[in-house]
Amino acid sequence: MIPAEKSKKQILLSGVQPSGNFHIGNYLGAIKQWVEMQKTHRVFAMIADLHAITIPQEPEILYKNTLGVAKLLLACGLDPKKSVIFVQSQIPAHTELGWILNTLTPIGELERMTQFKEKKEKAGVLAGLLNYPTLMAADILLYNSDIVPVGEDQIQHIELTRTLARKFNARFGETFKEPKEYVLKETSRVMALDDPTKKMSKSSANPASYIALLDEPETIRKKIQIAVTDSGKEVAYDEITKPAISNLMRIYSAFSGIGLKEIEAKFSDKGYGEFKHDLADVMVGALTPIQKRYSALTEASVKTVLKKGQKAAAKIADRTLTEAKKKAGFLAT
Ligand code: ATP
Ligand code: LTN
Repeated sequence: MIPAEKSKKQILLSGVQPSGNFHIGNYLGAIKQWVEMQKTHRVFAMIADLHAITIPQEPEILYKNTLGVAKLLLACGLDPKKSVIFVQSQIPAHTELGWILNTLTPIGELERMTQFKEKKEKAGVLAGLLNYPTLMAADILLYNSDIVPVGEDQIQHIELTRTLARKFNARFGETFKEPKEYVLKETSRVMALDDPTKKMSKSSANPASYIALLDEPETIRKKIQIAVTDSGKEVAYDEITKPAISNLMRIYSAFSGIGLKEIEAKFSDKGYGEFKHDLADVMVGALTPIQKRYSALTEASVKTVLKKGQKAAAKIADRTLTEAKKKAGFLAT
């Protein structure tokens, strides 16, 4: 196995799709961790545009969203001096290794993936949607990633990545490192504001079900105000009997750093109304600086960052792919 870089730091890779409106679930479940872990890890932050097209995308919108997500990653605190921020489709090694991994993956394993089963209902059965996890495995394995921070919905794909790494290594010799998922329990599944049994999702038809990172303060306040609550009026944490309030409490905790018990104590003699009012304040306080940084970034500066990221990512990805192809018996020139 080739060490990805001279640095002794553990390698973190993760990805987000440039689709739709980024929401606080994406932020708390994934991006916030990447930003925090820049101190201790070598971070590869990837914009997964090839994954996004497994659901048909309008070209102009895909283009705009790709730049928009890059801008958001920077606004959320990813530092291009420390981390590699890049666009998946700009590194051909991803699709090439993805293809090789497809030839090691039984169709049955892909058909069993929860995300495939859920999404195929909406989109019709596209081959790209079925093969989505093998491309994701390639993303991860190319960089010898140690750790992959994701929301709960992606764990299954990382399990498959480990299986594929083992399979390839057993068949062709030690090549890939087996990665681990990193899932923060409290924020791995931020639930929809209109229905605490559903995951907060960009693709929801109801914008009031999520708080977008770029929502105006007034919109945030309104959405929190109309968010569903549970029967009773106590601000108490109970995932079974109070799923809606518990979801809002986890969001409060993640944005404020205050523990769930402390939140209960703080609102022990107050009702849902006051809690929601404070929650909106906490969120506006956390999101306003991100929004300010977002507005200050120019398209040209974002493109410069992505170009630098492409160069750094390609160097590592190409090296790993070359080694894998050599082991698998492909002719080198
Ligand atoms: P969505 O369902 O909102 O369309 P996605 O998972 O398809 O989201 P991505 O942009 O690729 O889209 O997700 C980026 C990251 O955000 C992933 O790690 C994913 O697990 C995480 N994530 C998405 N939704 C949530 C959520 N509701 N709670 C926690 N993490 C989430
Ligand atoms: N499938 C992920 C996005 C994604 C990813 C990755 C995450 C693509 N490649 C590699 C972690 C590692 C999603 O839809 N959230």
